[in-house]
Order: sequence, then structure tokens, then C-alpha cells
Amino acid sequence: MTELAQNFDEQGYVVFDGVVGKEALIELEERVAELQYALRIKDSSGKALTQAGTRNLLRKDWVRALAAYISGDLRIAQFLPQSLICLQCNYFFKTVDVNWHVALHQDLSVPVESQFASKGWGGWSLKEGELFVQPPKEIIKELVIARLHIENTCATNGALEVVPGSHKASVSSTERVLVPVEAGGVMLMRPLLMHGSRKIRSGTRNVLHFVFAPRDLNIPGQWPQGAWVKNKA
Ligand SMILES: O=C(O)CCC(=O)C(=O)O
Repeated sequence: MTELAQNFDEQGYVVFDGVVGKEALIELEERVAELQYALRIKDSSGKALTQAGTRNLLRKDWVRALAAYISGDLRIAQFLPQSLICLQCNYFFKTVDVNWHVALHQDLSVPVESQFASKGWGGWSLKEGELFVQPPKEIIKELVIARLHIENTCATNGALEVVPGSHKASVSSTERVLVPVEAGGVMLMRPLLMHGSRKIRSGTRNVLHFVFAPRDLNIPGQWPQGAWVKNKA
């Protein structure tokens, strides 16, 4: 096992710089600006509000292309299953005006196509019209999250804080570590890693958060039809 692989295994996360280059980032900034515009909603008094993100971006071709691009980066590919499916892409943004604190938590839900009854699967919910369920931990342990950062992210603009090793049940420490990521960089993490983020004090923070799984993972139901599947003809 390489040192990096050992880190990922033990700490539950690893960061790669320069996954998306400068020119592609400029294009992404434009895409993200469009998303922000699309997410603008009005409250009952007509005042513009902005949601803190959305969870179903895989409907967009450019997002599917990005899932392919990120998972094709050889540094990242070594941490992903060969037979790959991307279940979900979330967009999370923070600005000084649209600001939110995320308490430490684990990501326990996955999207599925339709409801089923199976031991160990529960906590059904609908998010933005899509069905989510909490699978047994053995399933969640197989998933990998890739978080692509559009701008440099540090302590003042909402970098994630994690509890290293907390994806493994045996961890005793609760000490948080800040995970800064450069623009165009990707943080890979296990969904069971305890993570959260603070409100930002300056600037903005835009993150595209992809959830990858092994395509051949044996689940009692079906992954969402809109999932991205690697090498699908
Ligand atoms: O992007 C963040 O700061 C945390 C978002 C997150 O992990 C979540 O909503 O599950």
C-alpha cells in the first residue's frame, strides 16, 4: 500500500491539487454563476433568497462530463472502484450573505430509484423530489466522495473540518482538523468521516460534491436511473 493509500485508509480523506486546470476553472466559474442564478428563489414578500445548494446536478451534461474527468484523473482513480457509478452531485455554496454552519456529521443517505423493504435499510426521505435511504454501514463504507473546490478554500471561507479516522468505528479522538483545498483541487473522503464547516468570514465558497460507488455493489433496490455510469455505451 502506498503512503497516500495508507493515509486515505487511516485518516479517511486525502487532497489532490490541480485536478482541474486554470482554463477549465474559468469555465466552471461561469457554470457555477449560472447555478447560483437558477437557485435564486423569492420569499413570500418577494425578497430574493438563495438556497445553499442543490443535490441533483447529475442531470446536467457538463456535470456528468466532470464526473468522468475527475474519476479519470489517475491519482484519484486509484481510490475509486474499477466498475464505477456516480450516484449524486451536490452543489454547495456559501457567501457572506448566504452563510451557513454545518455541524459535524456523517453522510448516511444515498439516492435510490424506488422504495423497497430490506433489513438494515431505513430512514427514507425525499430531497428535491428524489428518494433517499440510509443503507447499512457496510454499504456506505464502499462509497467515496470527491469534492471539487472552485476557489481556494481555507479557514476564513468554509473549508471542511474533519475528525481524522472517524470513518472507522474505533476512533477515540474528536479533534478536528481543517482541510484547506486550492482552487481546482479535489478532496476525497469517506462518507462516514465526521465532517462539518463554519460560516464564512470573507469571500465565497463553491464546491461540487460527487458521490461515487462500485457499480457492482449488491443492493436490494436500484440506484437512480439518472446516475452516471463509467464506460456506459
Ligand atoms: O460543504 C459543506 O460545508 C458541508 C456539506 C455537507 O457535508 C453536507 O451537507 O452533507
